[in-house]
Amino acid sequence: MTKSVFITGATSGFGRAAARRFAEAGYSLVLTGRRRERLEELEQELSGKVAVHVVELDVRDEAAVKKAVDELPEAFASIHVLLNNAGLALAPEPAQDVALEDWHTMIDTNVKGMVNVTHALLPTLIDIGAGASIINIGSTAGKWPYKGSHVYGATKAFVEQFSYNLRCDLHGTGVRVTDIAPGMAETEFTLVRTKGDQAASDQLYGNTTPMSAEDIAEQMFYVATLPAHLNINFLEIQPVRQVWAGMAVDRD
Ligand code: NDP
Ligand code: 8X3
Repeated sequence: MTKSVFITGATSGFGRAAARRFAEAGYSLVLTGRRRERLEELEQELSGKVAVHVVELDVRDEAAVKKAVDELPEAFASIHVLLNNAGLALAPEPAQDVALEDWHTMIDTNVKGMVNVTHALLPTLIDIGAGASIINIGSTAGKWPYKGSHVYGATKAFVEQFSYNLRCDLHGTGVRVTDIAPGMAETEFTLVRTKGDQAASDQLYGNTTPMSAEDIAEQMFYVATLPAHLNINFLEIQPVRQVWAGMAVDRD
């Protein structure tokens, strides 16, 4: 049976680029996200090449996630790769100015959404065994603190530790687990984080060379298609023109 990849957040950015990359290699695609029209556009684009199954899905909805997995058509049941990519940052302002709801949304999506999908697909991935991969999208923000990262960075630290711990539990099953932690990449990420401020997004990515969604999709594909006896635990990747923030000093 053709290998399938299950992608969360396939309507934009890394997830959409990954759909195209895996389609190039002949994988069947299970594409999920909340924006149905985007899913349908991608289905139309790629279904001439490979089999495509789209599911309008909010990863925060535990019951809907379980239903989507339980109702996977037979032709898509052979999930070799789970790309836990859906996620977002909100509220770039300091913690003390943030609406609590925005923190909850990040935790519900980046943490609970990821575990919802992982939990639902674990039996399938374990059935596949050797060569199956879970790829969780973390972030440099999960390791390196900066102002305005507060709960976002903390959710990505969760992604890293969850990935390592999951790997321990899956030891012996053949299923691999990787945290890919990108730095700055130009997608709709900043537009979402700023609630639609295109100028802020243009400014962040302007006059420098950010990574592209395709750069990250290539890493996802690389990790998923390594020989079955290899596991990359953590893959941190940045544009050459980005480094860490310096120490900050409060002065009189
Ligand atoms: P985009 O905003 O371009 O894409 C985010 C994707 O996540 C969309 O497809 C969106 O789909 C989906 N998504 C968001 N919330 C939900 C939800 N509740 N249920 C289902 N899908 C959801 O950003 P990126 O491609 O950049 O982000 C992808 C991942 O990469 C995120 O986890 C992000 O944190 C991470 N990341 C991004 C970096 C960057 O610089 N761009 C760097 C490091 C990590 P829809 O709205 O249709 O539901
Ligand atoms: C996104 C990377 O540097 O914008 O996860 O926090 S950064």
